[in-house]
Amino acid sequence: MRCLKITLILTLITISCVSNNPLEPYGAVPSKRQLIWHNMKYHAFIHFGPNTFTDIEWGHGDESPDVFNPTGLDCRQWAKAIKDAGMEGAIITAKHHDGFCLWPSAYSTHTVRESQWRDGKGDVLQELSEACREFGLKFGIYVSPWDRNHPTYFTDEYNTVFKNMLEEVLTNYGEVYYVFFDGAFSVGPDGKRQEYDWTGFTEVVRRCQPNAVIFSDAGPDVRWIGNERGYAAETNWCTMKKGLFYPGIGGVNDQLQTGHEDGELWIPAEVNTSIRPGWFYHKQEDNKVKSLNRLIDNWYHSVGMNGNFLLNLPPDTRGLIHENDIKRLMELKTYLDEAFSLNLASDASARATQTRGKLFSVKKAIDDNPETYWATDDDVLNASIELDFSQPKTINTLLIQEFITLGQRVKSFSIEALHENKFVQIAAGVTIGNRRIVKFNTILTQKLKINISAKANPLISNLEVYRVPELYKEPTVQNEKL
Ligand code: FUL
Repeated sequence: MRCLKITLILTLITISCVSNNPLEPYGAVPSKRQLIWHNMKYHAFIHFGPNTFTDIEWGHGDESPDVFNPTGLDCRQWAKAIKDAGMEGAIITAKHHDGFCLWPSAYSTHTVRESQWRDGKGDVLQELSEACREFGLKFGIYVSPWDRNHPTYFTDEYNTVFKNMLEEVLTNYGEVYYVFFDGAFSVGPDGKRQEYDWTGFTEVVRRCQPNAVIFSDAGPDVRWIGNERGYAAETNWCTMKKGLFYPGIGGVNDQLQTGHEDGELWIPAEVNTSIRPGWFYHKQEDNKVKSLNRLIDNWYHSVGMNGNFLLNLPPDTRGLIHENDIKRLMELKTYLDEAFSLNLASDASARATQTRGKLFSVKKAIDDNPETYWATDDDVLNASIELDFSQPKTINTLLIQEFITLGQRVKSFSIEALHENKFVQIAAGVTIGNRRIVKFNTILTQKLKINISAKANPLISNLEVYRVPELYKEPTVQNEKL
């Protein structure tokens, strides 16, 4: 009875401490649909359409629909490869700039229905969405607002056509997790650009697929990283300032790379690139599939730099993902499985220079539960965590995550390792955000110290430490301008 009373009193004290010390969000925070996207890492882009057969990247929209004729289309082969590679979803070019619809749209005459493929009775979206469901993948749609075929393009009527098309692809194929609006455009003969009804486009997506994130150069849910080579920058804020960027702005911009530190909008970055030089399949690129090192580098510079990795796998003229691409994908999977198999932080002991109380103890950063986190008091913006492995371990990689549900707070960090009884700095960085993977030279050490400086009290939900295979060397291409 006495024990019960004491427990009750202690519980009440804990509850009152917690409620007296609630954590407030800081700045812009992610929506539920954005959090679902943040919880992914890696997904597939599928560029497929007339360009696959005409061997060009941007079709003019005047190609005969009959050019689209895959001899052995098998979306299950795509889905299996994507699943085996460890990806979580697939986003297909339902309509690229040539206007050709991979589904029999009622609002176009440039579709699979007009092609000779399956006597005009085929529907690629149907087949891929079914294959995705079968293999446990999410299904997403790329739709190009720019349309080089549709007779109404450059008129206001086109906005209605596009919204109707959107409604078709978003209601006929089950759940859609992602809508990718491409920013490329052309100007009309009079020098004018099509005025897109972005508000209307967004309204259709929200109404038909409330959980889907919308990507464009500048959101509203996910932004472009500003290059197509698959590299996020060292500084990568999930926030963007209002009014500076808008969907369809087009072009490369360094601010898309970094985001804005004090942005009022939460618009995190997607890092996209193709496994080959082109977005569409070209036979002459069969031997130009990116090297394993390059893909590993892209992975660290996307998943490891507060973004997600959207890797394009263009099906060939058979309608299959080419064996060379699959081989490389699986090499990457093998590398990642090996690299991240043994987390040395899970057996380490941890302490912090300051803690907000038991509920936010530093153990929450290594408990393998993304919903719990270490936090400091509101006024403590600089703090350190020390991990003690109890004996020297050989390591070269740290994975660190903020509890972004309450905002992105960390503005710089450094990592030190114990060397001959002294802590020596081995790496430093700027932003963390949802996920930051920091590689450093392989060292043998018993203790790691992570020093954090934040804009509001830091909330760290996860820390992992690895020794990844030395096989990976940063390719020289990384030094090109992003
Ligand atoms: C660009 C397009 O022009 C390319 O063809 C490709 O679709 C890429 C993902 O986006 O803007």
